[in-house]
Amino acid sequence: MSDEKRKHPKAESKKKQQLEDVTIDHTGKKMTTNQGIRVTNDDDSLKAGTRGPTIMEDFHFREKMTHFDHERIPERVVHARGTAAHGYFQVYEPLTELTKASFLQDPTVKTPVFVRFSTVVGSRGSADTVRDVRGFATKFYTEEGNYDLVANNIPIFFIQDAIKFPDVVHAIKPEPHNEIPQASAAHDTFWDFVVNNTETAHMIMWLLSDRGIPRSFRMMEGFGVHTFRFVNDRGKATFVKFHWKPVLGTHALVWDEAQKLAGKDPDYHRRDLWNAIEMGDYPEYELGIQILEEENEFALDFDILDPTKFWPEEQIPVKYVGKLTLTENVDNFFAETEQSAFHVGNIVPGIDFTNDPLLQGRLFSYLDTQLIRLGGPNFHEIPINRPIKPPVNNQRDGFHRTTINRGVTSYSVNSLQGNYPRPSSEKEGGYAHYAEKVEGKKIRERSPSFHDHYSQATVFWNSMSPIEKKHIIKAFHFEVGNVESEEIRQQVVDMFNHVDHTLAKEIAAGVGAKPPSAPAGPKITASSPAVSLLTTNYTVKSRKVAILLEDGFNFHDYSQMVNELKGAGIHPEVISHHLGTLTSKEGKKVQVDKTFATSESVMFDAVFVPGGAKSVNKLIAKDKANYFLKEAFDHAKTIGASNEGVDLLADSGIRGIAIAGSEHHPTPVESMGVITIQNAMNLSNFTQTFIK
Ligand code: HDD
Repeated sequence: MSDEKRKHPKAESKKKQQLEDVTIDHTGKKMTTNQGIRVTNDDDSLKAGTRGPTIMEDFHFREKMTHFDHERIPERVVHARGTAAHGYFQVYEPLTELTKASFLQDPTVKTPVFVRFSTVVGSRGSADTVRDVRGFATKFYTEEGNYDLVANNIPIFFIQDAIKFPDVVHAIKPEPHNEIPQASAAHDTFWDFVVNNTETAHMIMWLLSDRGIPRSFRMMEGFGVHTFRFVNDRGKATFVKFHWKPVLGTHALVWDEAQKLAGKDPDYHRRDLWNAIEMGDYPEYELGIQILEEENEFALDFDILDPTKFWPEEQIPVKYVGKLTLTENVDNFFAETEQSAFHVGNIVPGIDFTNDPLLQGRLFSYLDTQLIRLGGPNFHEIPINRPIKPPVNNQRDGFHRTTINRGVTSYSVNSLQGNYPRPSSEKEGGYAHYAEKVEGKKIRERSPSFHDHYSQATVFWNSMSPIEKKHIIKAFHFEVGNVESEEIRQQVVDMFNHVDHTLAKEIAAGVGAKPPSAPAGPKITASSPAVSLLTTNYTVKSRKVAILLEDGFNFHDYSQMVNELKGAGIHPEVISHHLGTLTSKEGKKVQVDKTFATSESVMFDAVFVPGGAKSVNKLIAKDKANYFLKEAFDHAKTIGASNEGVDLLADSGIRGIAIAGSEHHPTPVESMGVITIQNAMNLSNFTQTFIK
């Protein structure tokens, strides 16, 4: 995107304007040192003779080298690998009855947001498509200050009390002696933790489901996990759970794709988000809330303070209250994405916490971690973290202070400056904590209402379709199959026998453990269909289709398909053996987007092979296209072929293809996701079936 174009949207919101004010552009400018001295030569250090030693006096060399030596900051202790974008949030209707939060009142107001998506376990340079929980952190720059909704793509968590967070993270991170494996839970220490901490059972079910390998950050849900409170201007509080629902629906990769992508394109999710925004396919998510009146705090069959439990949507429906739209990529990854600092404790009037012991501990951890990661107490002054209203208080000094506070007082109460800055009353917008009555003995003990670790894990299992169940079993075989300790593998089987007997037997069969002889837990038949991905919205908008071409292709087939795809908001890309242009049998030219060397079927959602005998024969002659198609078929992708293109499918040994209309009968035929047509001039029925 040109710099001119970039500048324009930045000025659209107060936050963008604030960032624009500190954004610099070197185009057309002369180089200087950091002290502003013009530089004469940036290629040679100052030496005593052309072949002599470098001289200490070379301030330009020393400054350049020192800056470089200090260019890294610690990566996030968890969620190190991430990517982010700017956008805005708009509420559909005033939520005045529920909350006084100003950004949830006026549907005409676009609140600027910055959203960072992440994996949890891997280092900064790890692959995007590993099996993991995904972070979905949103900073709303509201008129009342920053509100951060620091969410994940799974509605529950591994543990119930924050004091165990260092334990679960130590267990899942690479093992301490050899730092293996990277970005993976498939190793002994993690599963040792699981079997010794059975509160993890429910989260493991979600992590090993298709949710653990999303197709795109644009196609995954987000969940605030904890029960929060909304508080209205009369002081009435209501319990809420927060959801982000992607407008494109929730979709996953298959495991083989995820693993291959991790090697073929480790930046797959990052690139997908970046490209979608550059192409104007702005990712959208609806904000959903589940509401529970205070008097119903104990009405559910689990404790709403337990973060290992979700509120079934069938029991408490999700109300859609607004939309988040991501419209702009960052100008600079380090300055914006890497330096962004989220904190569950960044909250605005109208939203409040509950006593969930995981949430309570998070309230400490996020501020604390930024102090070390961003090097001191002034990280709120880093442009991406600044609220749109300047902070006003007596906090002063510290590393890298950029604000110049005028005046002699930095304390209150003072009389030298009329006791400014002064606090505000609640009426004036001051944050007042919800006056919940709390009373109790100091005690280090888990509430008995948190003791059930299995029921909802079973509900989740019961809610899965047969194919989702199969994926979970295979995920257990991979994850637990990588555990060296036989004893731990057996303990996993025994633990998950409490979730489901069949599941435990299936796990045992793949990991060399003894199957349990009888079910361990009570029989639970309840389910929550909403947690299955098969109940999600489906749209093909913004998906990617590979078109396999060589010289001599049928331009008619090609152009009909491309036009229809583009009309449906789908992005076709031409793949061939070399870059440059291809010529159709009619003499028309088409640009190649990628080659078989730079792309793989795992990077696409579907494949189309147009007719044209010469083109198809060339594709057949070189093996790459066969492999491309076979792999797409194995990953259950839609494959289409028209006219001679069908010969390539037959040559690729794709099982079960129905060869359509071999006797001049141009009707599309679909079998196992493979759509073919032959002897056809007009492909409109075919293209529509393919898109559907
Ligand atoms: Fe956390 C980062 C989400 C539990 C401590 N967390 C972090 C990020 C997300 C979450 C999305 C990345 C933010 C970014 O993009 O910069 N974390 C969650 C959710 C949790 C959760 C949804 C459970 C409901 N986290 C959790 C606990 C603790 C932490 C229980 C500690 C008591 N989380 C952190 C942290 C991180 C973090 C150490 C690392 C980097 C950072 O904060 O800025 O403070």
